[in-house]
Amino acid sequence: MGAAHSASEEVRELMGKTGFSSDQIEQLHRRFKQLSGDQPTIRNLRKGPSGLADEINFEDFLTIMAYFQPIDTTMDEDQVQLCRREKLRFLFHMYDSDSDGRITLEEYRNVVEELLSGNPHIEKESARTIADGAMMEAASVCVGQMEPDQVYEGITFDDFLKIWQGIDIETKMHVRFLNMETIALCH
Ligand SMILES: [Ca+2]
Repeated sequence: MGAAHSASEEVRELMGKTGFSSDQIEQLHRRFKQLSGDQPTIRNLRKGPSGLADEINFEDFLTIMAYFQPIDTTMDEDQVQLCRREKLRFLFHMYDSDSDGRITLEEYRNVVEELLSGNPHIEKESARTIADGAMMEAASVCVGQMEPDQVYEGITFDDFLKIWQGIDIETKMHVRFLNMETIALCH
């Protein structure tokens, strides 16, 4: 955030945009600083020529977090499903860095490696193992028994919906952004 004298105005504006309280914004800002290494942006969250930002500032970060707040309990079942689908689409695009509609193993590895890169206790090799394991699981959920010479080309959005069926996205996304060191336990 900017200079101290404009901070409260800035915070008020962010509260209006995201629906977070000032306490929550303060807490998220601490987390953001931790993730970014005290820089104004978190870099290389997404890669590739897709036109998506390859760095996010604090406001982008809040917007993403706001997107993954728990679902409003007053919504009916159809609205909940729609909302869930939108969230998953958002998540899918984060992984599908070249926007060709398929998350390849390489793209999946990149995301996992980047998410884990802030954690000095996790080797690059483990990130790769986590990504490869998750990809194999995806293939078995979506294709079933594969022939020995069959190649799973990547996760489509329909596959992605199948994989996330029954998983509480809100909880998982909070884990991902706020407490990344536990990500290894989630895959
Ligand atoms: Ca892709």
